[in-house]
Amino acid sequence: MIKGVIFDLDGVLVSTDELHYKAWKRLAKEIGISDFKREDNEKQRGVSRMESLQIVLDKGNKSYTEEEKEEFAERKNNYYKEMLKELDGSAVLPGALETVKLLKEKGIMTAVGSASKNAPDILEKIGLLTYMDKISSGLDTTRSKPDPEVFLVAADKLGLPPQDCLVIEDSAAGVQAAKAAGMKALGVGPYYFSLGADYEAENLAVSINWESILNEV
Ligand code: G16
Ligand code: MG
Repeated sequence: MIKGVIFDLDGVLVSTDELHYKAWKRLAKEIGISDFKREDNEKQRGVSRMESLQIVLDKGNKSYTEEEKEEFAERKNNYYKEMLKELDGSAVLPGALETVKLLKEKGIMTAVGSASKNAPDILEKIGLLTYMDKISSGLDTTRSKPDPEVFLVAADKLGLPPQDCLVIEDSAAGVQAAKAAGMKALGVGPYYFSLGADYEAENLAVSINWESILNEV
């Protein structure tokens, strides 16, 4: 039986990829990389900050010291945080708030499992922080999805064994991470693109058979 649901943040509860894209694009321009595009940003989904930076730097042909890389990542994060100031409840993805409320009414524990170090701040801004029992973020982890670390930390914080947890994810790496953690996964996204999850839904606004998902052993 499922006793806890762990939500991925970006792409499941909120969409911040456009803001990440703008911030990386600005940094890329400043350091002389002019062809950083939306396709490159797609590869940054769910990927840690330093690995995302590497995707940007791979578009150029210069090598940098660790110190320079740290400065680039911090500069991008400052641009990103500046844009996060505008974020509010209108950024919550369709069906996300209703799903969290429904699960809480059913007595299910809720957590967030996100690579983002800004996760607590984002949840607060979009009004979802109070609905989450625990948060596992880039502040608690060192390894990126598909490594299961972020979800195992979430289950541990909830005090639940992995098999009692369901992960909701929008990325293939995230679904792999959930499976590697020994958890069930619900993949959200367009039907033409299967994530290989146990259950799939186009988004959280469609009708989902929660009774059967939560009670399956
Ligand atoms: C999110 C985004 C990634 C970003 C990562 C780290 O992952 O999808 O693009 O690189 O967080 O973000 P930050 O720089 O804020 O620490 P997730 O796991 O929420 O989908
Ligand atoms: Mg995601």
